[in-house]
Amino acid sequence: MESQGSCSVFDHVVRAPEDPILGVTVAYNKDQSPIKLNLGVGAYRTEEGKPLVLNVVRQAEQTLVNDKSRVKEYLPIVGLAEFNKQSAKLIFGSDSPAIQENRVTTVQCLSGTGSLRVGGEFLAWHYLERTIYIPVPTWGNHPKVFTLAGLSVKTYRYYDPATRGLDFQGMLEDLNSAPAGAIVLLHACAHNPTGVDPTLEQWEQIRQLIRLKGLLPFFDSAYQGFASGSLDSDAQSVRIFVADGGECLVAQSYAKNMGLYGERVGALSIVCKNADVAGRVESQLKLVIRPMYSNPPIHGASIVAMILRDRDMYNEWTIELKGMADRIISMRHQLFEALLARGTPGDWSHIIKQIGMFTFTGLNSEQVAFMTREYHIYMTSDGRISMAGLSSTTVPHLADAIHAAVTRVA
Ligand code: PGU
Repeated sequence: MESQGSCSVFDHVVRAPEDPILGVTVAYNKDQSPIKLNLGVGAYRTEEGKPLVLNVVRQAEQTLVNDKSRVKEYLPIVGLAEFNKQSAKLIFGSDSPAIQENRVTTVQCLSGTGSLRVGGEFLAWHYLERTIYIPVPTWGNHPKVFTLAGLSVKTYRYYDPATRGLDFQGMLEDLNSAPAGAIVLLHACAHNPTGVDPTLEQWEQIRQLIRLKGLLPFFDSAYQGFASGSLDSDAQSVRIFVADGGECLVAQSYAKNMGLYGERVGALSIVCKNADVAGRVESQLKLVIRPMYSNPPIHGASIVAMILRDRDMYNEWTIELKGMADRIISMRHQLFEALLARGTPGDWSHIIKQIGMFTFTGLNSEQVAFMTREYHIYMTSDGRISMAGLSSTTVPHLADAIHAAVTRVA
């Protein structure tokens, strides 16, 4: 039988481009240089440049392994009940009236992405205004997730390159002219890729406008605890919307704040007007999930549930989380100082003003390509740097590269 060279039924398939974010890691892995540096993907690294498994996660895993009563049965379609309960408390607050009134439904999903996708599909099936407004710029996967979920994607102004800050007026104008009922995707904190968040006063104005216009907020919370180091502070945006009694959706990810990237642990919560609606919504979420992946994986959710339920483990987690957030902030200061010391042209104060894992440098795609070619520094072509991938030893190399790019490439 001839197999080589014969026609494939897939001969018409064209090669797809690499993913704009995950493809950066693919390119990095191919680079043989000893000085190569991956600042593309938003994944935390230690001062030694190594991935980090939190101590509290190791401890939880050990306890799970030692507990012979634990089995590998299927979870329910909506996932682990304790995980869902604890996840809702984490984002809405332990004393949240919405939880007490049983008008929140929370379902375990495949990390943040899966939660967004399940929420998007639910809305495409059951919500009348099938348009979602996403900020410009936003995480590159957002438009794809929501389009494939069956929603039509539109944008609102968010970032002003001139000030390297929030285009607050533009945002309000665009939300104001959105059709009544439209869905609005909001980054709960540590906006990706810009690192620019509204102030609490601005959030309050956004809330008033969204409620006045009858828009439906859908929060993406992928970085709770990574913005300020405090889980409660980083949930404020979500909590002011829930406190007004209105409805909203929230996608949570434990990839970053518990370092559980590859375990794919997340949750979708839908806050409804009353318990009856919440129950019916949950019954329909099951119909979205069942044909998609049937039910979610057990291991990561068991780790999270244990850490969130146990007071000592929870406290240890908050300390380790704060440690990660503080290291990132210290990288911001070190990079800023290093550019000052080199006299790099331009104002770099946004490096210390921006929030969360990323700095949106303002470097253009030619400058990024130059830094990759000449300095083996890998980052997304929009000029985003993952500060979590930096360390004290690599800051000088990055500062040299930025200095060269700014002075030599227009
Ligand atoms: N939402 C936002 C705003 C994100 O930045 C990310 C991850 C996610 C959701 C999805 O995270 P999950 O892993 O599904 O929980 N963004 C990172 C990680 C790489 C990627 O693109 O998935 C990033 O570097 O932008």
